[in-house]
Amino acid sequence: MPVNTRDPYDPTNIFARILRGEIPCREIYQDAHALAFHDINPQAPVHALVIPRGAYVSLADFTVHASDAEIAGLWRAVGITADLLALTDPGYRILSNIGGHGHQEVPHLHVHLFGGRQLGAMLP
Ligand code: IU
Repeated sequence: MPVNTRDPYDPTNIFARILRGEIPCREIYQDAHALAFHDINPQAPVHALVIPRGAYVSLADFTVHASDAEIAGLWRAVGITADLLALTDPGYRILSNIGGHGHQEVPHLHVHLFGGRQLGAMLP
């Protein structure tokens, strides 16, 4: 499978609309590279999403096609968001669903942060 073919990006997806300010979100943090907000349907006491500003469908797309600055910016924003939510100590979980088998529902890359309680074992 080629890894250098861009996934088609749908600019009408919900997170693209949030990035454009067309739909509100419960913002936690933003900078030049990323936006962090609370998930609308939390699966843990704290459930945040961090998304890049760039038009990337998934982490698979992002890691191949994003610039080093975009990649660094996204992961820095994940760390900052975790700190802002007081997750870093005692700890939390990150997860990013990719494609159909990964059960990705929104086709704009997003990193989930789960925390606020003792999480269980990581099982599929
Ligand atoms: P997934 O990894 O694509 O399956 O996760 C999508 C997440 O986006 C999921 O946790 C939804 O609750 C969340 N979400 C949201 O926060 N705001 C929205 O308007 C929509 C989905 I649609």
